[in-house]
Amino acid sequence: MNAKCIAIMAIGVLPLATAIGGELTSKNNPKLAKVMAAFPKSDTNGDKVLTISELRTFVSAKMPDKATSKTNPYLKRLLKEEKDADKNGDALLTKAELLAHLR
Ligand SMILES: [Ca+2]
Ligand SMILES: [Ca+2]
Repeated sequence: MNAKCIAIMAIGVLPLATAIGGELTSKNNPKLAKVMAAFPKSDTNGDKVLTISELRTFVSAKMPDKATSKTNPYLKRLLKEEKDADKNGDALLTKAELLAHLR
């Protein structure tokens, strides 16, 4: 299952957005809007709208490869909100797992 989700904490709403057929952005997803408010630079093309692919690019570039929910507060919070993001079920969320979750 799963969806494309986002970020840092944005995940749960995605399957819904995907089902409706719209692209998930900060305009239609409150979690993405929150992420954009916290990380304005995640809007890489500066159009004031954060898309999933922008978030993915941002996470990929800015988050240390070794970041996990143990060391990164955002991953920690995300793991709590989106247990599905922990693909291998070891109760640790890694950057790789987040990126896979955002796909
Ligand atoms: Ca944008
Ligand atoms: Ca894991």
